[in-house]
Amino acid sequence: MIWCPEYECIDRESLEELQLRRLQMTVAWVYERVGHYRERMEELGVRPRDIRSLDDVRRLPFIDKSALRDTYPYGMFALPLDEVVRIHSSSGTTGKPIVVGYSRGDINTWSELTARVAASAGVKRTDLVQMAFLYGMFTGGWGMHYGIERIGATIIPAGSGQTERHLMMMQDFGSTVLVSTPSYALYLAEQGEAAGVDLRSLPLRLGLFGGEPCTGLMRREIEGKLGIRATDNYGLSEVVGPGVAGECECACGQHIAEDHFLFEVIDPATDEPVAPGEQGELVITSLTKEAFPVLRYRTHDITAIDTSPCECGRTLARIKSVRARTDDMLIIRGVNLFPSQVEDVLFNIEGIRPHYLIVIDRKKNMDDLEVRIEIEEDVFSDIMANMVAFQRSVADRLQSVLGLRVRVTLVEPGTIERTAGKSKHVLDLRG
Ligand code: DLL
Repeated sequence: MIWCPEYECIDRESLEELQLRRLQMTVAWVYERVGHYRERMEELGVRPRDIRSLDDVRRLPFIDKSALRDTYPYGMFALPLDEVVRIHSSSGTTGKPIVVGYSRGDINTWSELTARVAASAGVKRTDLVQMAFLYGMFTGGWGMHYGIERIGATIIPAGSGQTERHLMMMQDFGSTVLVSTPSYALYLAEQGEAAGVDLRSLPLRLGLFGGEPCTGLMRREIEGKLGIRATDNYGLSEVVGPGVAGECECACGQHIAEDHFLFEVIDPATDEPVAPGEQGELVITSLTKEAFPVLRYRTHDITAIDTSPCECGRTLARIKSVRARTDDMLIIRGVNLFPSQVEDVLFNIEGIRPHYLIVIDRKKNMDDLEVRIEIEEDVFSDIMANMVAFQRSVADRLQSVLGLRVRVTLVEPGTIERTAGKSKHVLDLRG
């Protein structure tokens, strides 16, 4: 179902006119109301009236997390607190979190956007949707909740954690849709298996996964073990939360809510736009937000935009699933390494499970790179005799792709820590 055909199937010319109008309004709005934007625009000698075409967005300043940290907690708000009806914050792992606010209008728009994401994934009025995102400061739970309610589906607001209860509800309530991080879906599948529940025979048919990268192997494993179709959706707290982009039933990228956000993809080294369709850092400008608009927010997420027509009928462009961030690049013995490169090698080897941990330490003044990998139970016992050979072959494959010597440790299924939220794949002990 296309939730909002008027905008999701809009022709490009009308879309660009709408985007320009909304961009001009947003720029004027923040120039008047947010000191940080006004100062940065004045430094660059740009005024709201200078924005005459969509390309003029490039005249505006970039912002990133540091601007939001420096103005903590409310310095980037464009409305006074008495017009803000909700606050969320991002899970800052270090230092203060990023605080974002929503007006009543923003909550309404956000619900429309997550309703689009849910509908394009295939959620229907008749569905029973089990929510396993955290309700709280994380935008995942509340964001998707309102969209699903708007569609008219029945929501079970179970929240994250309490895996046994989730499994019980899936069986007793007959949930048809699961909303969670892909890591948690995998964990539910594992726990279900351990408890002897035949998850494939349950009414569950669809999964809406987001909040972290979902690799091909994770998707295959979730689909196989839960007997469902898995879909990916993308968003970030600073921009709105979930609702920014979501996959349709054609599964060929995630449609962007281009009527509400302007997307640029830039080369993070030069800050210049990449060629159409090329990969780079995603930069987002909000076009309709009132309380917490963002101009050229550098997401650090790496993706590419696909403007080719989609069979679903939506005309909105799509992004490729986000697999890596510019800031998750590790430098080990002078070599650049993205965790997604490790995944790409591992997940093409038979018998390896979608759980791994990269551990970096400093030994005798040298960086030491260890990759801990879970392998399938049957493979584990089969290869006891050949353990060393298997280990070496994985290490060789990693070394040939990464250009780095790697210590591979094979661990039993279930050894690597599981989470109800987003999983961590890197433990950097170098301090
Ligand atoms: O994770 C918002 C969200 C919740 C999106 C639920 C979708 C579903 P943050 O906690 O601020 O917000 O984290 C945002 O998570 O910059 C990406 O690096 C990553 N991320 C989010 N969704 C995806 C995805 C929410 N589908 C950060 N694929 C973003 C890959 C994702 N990475």
